[in-house]
Amino acid sequence: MSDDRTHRPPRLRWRAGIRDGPALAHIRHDSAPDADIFACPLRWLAGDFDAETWQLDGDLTQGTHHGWHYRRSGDLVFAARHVDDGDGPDPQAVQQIAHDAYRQLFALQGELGLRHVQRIWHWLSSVTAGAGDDQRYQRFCRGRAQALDTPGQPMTTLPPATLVDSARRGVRLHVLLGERAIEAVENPRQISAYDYPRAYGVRAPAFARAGIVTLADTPYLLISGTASIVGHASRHIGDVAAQSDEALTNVAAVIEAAAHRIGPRRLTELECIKAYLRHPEDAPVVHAVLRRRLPGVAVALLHAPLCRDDLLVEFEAQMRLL
Ligand code: 3EB
Repeated sequence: MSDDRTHRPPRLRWRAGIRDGPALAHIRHDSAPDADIFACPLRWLAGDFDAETWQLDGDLTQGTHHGWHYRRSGDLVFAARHVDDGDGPDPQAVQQIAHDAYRQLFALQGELGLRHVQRIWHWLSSVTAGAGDDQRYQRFCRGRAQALDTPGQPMTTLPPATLVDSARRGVRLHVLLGERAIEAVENPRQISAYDYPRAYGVRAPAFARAGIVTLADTPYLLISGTASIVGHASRHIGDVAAQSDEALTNVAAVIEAAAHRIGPRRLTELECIKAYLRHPEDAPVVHAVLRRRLPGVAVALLHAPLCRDDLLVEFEAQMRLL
């Protein structure tokens, strides 16, 4: 008799576009005011898909806890949260919102019995507004770091993450929660974000460059928002084509850094890649770079200013390993 496990198709599927029927998450790339909380609050510019579906066998449940809205199937949860801060002039408010969002995330995890954040996305409107230590992104990083200082909090391994601007006012977060521990992957070409020097903020950003995760039995390499940063410095200021190439070299370096666990893999094996662009008019240039270096990979280009003023483009990507 054959071993069932080796022949069963993966229970989880990522699909480009909105698929009919129940799903763990339908994620539209939609900045409209009436878009739901599971939407990615950015304007879609170009590419092969303008929405995503995480499909999963099994019964779905949904609920709300601690300000988080979630959908669950088995041991996998997709959760979303939005706080409208009025784009307020008080930078400490952003810090508090970030702190509370992470503390409430930990409470949600306790409630659901899911100890491991597999992936997190953050959208922060007016991300680089405010001067020096009061810049909104830097204040966000302080609040997040303070939440992570909480004794006993479950995030002992930092997850892969993205943080970009939001076309919707305030702070939105999406998370994938699971039962299985994640394995963080760092990029040897870049200083780990959690080790960035003081010049980038009072508290460093808390995320991993990538994670090897298991989403409902399906192994994935999830690659964080990746920009034209070498060491800790932004490169190719003002040159979006060169930034695109450098950022893709970083994506390739992260894949290479995971090779001891996932084997040798190519950029073209990515399931999809998303590009966040500061300037919508750069879309044709970035699209051309992606077509050249990642032929056949599904791409989406979205309008999103990034958390450093000198970054023009950032990529995030995922690779299904089964
Ligand atoms: C960088 O490499 C680019 O603060 O959660 C990318 C992904 C970035 C996540 C975060 C920030 C974050 O520093 C910025």
